Amino acid sequence: MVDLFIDGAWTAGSSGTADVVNPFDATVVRAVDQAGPADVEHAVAAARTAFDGGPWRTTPASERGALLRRVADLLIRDKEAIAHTETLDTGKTLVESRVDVDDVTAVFRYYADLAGADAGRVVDVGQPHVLSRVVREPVGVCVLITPWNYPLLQLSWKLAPALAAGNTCVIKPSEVTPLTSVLLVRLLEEAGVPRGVVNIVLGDGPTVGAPLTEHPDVDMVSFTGGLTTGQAIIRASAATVKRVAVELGGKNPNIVFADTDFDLAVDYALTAVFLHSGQVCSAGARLIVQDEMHDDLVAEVGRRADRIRLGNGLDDATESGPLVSAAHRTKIEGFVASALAGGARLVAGGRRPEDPDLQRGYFYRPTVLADVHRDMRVIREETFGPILTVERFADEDQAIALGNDTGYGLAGAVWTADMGRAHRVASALRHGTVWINDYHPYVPAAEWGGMKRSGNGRELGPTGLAEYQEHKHVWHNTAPKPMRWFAG
Ligand code: TXE
Repeated sequence: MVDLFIDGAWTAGSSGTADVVNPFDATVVRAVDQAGPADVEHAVAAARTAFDGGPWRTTPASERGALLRRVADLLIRDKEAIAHTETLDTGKTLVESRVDVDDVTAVFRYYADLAGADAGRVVDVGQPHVLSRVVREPVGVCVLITPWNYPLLQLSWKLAPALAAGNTCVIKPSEVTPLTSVLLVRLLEEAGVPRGVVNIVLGDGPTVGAPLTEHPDVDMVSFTGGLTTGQAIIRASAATVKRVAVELGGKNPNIVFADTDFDLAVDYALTAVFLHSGQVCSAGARLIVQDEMHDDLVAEVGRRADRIRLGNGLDDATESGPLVSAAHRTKIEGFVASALAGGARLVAGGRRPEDPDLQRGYFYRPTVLADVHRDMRVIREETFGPILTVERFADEDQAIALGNDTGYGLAGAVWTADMGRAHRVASALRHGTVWINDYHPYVPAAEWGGMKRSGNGRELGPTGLAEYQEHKHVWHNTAPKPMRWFAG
């Protein structure tokens, strides 16, 4: 089996293979082909030719939608196999992987429906002999670069709208978790995607990602990943003035007022941050609690965190899997060490598990830190791991100030029984998504994305389609008369 798909053919690539590792036990799942510079050139050329020569971009949008719907049907058919692979690759539980495949199916269906929904608009310019219309056209060749935490899901948020709009694509998944992206491309092939419209190249950032973002024949880059990589991509795109959409993670506040039901507050505080071991861009990593509830909530969240069952994602009893890699665990350990050195109080975790069955994998116990302050790295930077910090506030103004005291602006939540206050706080928070008395839900029809350093652009919803479209104004003067602007 070969893993690169370029110009409608599967190919081995020119840079050998790299092992994909199961984070549960550090065993090799399998070796995957790696792209070299020639493959990157080939993939961009294929996407360019397929875009410029058509027929994809001029195919009726309803037919593009039909292809997306066939992909959704194939996802349902292969759900178990894909979810199993996602768990082997990322370490997340099978339950989470199944939810991911369901969500991906819903995203393909959503954009299948939206593909032909906007037929442009006619603008009344006040001159009956002028027909003025605004049409939407695809941007061109889109490079889609995805991260390792939600490999399949993040790809669907980019690929489904890009294809619905009539673009051609070069996919560059994370080198850490590329397996399900390859499976998805196989489904696209089976669904009948035309040659060159979808291409996938595997490899690391410097070898494969960077040349794609600099390539003069690429019109757009959509990226989800870390802040520093996102900044590098924005810089790299400047020379050729590409359209760039980036989602760069978050440092998300979960604000709990004292009038919240205690058990709900505990339950959702845990889910907000420890889902997928905290490796979620919207993880509620900063629990911000009103004074009256603070001590009790810290104690109970700590007690419950200590009981979270770590294990193999394929095992039904497992509640939380490992971190994605040894390097990422080392980074998490550094965050905890520096917080403790700065005076934070360890309430739970702060160590690797002792269970002998978990020693080969990249496990780290869910960790709760209290008595933290704003200058600590663990408060300022995205940890992307199972670390919950707890801060306290006295009143609404202070809660808002703390919730906005971050360079990021992706997501946050407010918990209260007072709905007036809930909506005041939701309005005041500078985050792209705000949940009231909930955490984590999203739907394909509602936009997702960041303010401030969490990024620009939006995925999902109608805006998620517009990101992949140009708006062209066509002015038709049906009865031109001499203008005589220049007298001579
Ligand atoms: O991500 P990178 P990393 C955050 C999280 C994590 C940190 C680093 O805090 O700890 O980022 O993770 C490709 N040009 N998020 O280093 O490097 C790379 O190959 C083009 C938040 O794993 O950003 C991969 O496909 N591409 C996040 C993708 O970028 C380049 C999800 C993401 O990798 C490149 C993941 C380059 N110069 C991490 N360098 C979120 N927003 O949810 C790398 N890549």
